[in-house]
Amino acid sequence: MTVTECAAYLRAHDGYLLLTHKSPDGDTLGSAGALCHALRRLGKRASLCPNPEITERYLSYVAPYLGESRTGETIVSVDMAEPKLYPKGFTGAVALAIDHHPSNTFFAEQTLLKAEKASCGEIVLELIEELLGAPDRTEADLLYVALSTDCGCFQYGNTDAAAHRAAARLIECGAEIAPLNKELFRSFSFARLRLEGMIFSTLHSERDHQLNLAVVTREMMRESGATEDDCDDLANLAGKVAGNRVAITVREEPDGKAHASLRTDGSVNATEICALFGGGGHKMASGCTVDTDVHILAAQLLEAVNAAWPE
Ligand SMILES: [Mn+2]
Repeated sequence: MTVTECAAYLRAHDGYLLLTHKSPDGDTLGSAGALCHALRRLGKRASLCPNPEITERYLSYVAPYLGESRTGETIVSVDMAEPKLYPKGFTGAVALAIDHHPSNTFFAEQTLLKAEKASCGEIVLELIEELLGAPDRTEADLLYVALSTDCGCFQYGNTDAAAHRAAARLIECGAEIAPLNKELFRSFSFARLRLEGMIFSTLHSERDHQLNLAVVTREMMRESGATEDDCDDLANLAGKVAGNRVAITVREEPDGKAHASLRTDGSVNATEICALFGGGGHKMASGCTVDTDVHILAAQLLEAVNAAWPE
């Protein structure tokens, strides 16, 4: 459906239960929060379905909208590509999906899909403009959380002119971007910073810093006091080395298995390397889990990547 059709649908229904996806990120939470706030401004009953995986980082943004019920008259998913991503504990049928993933499986009765958008937040912005003229300050903040997190604070490859235009619109509508940027992109828990310190101090580098390896052990987790909440994006740390082309991160899982993530610039095929260890993924980002010691897997991956290195 189009944005106009979707807005008409939202006006015509009531009793909304909004679904955020499994391992919820800023886009699904910010988009659902803003949509919930806007629906309430329209006089509708709306709340977010409980999602037990919401982390400390995002909880305060969505707390005013979180309900206790996992059912509703009209169930709307936000930023969700397929039913596998339903939040834990939810079973049911989705009436309307609002999404930007090209991989959306059209699992809902109705779908508003704009696959060209960098974030789902931009679609919700258009919906709110259609429904209410403009987002209010609260919605503008929430939509900025959605947009800015999904494009890595306007640094990822999905950042386009439309993303910047949406951000400009949100600033005009009162989004307070300086404190939001600090909170979302420049603040880290003490435990996270200690953990990063340990990871960086044991970083291994080869091939004139083109190949970098980080190892994360359970002992580092214990010593730093880091929890799962502190482990976002650990796989990107090794790639921060100037000149990096291939970054390997091997992490000791709570059960003692070793999980590896491979990030490459495409010169080495990450899928092919990880397939050697029973894993998979994309050409530039893949992973595998092996029941072995982290240092052994790290050495094996270094050997495999070196063997596949383009001369
Ligand atoms: Mn998204």
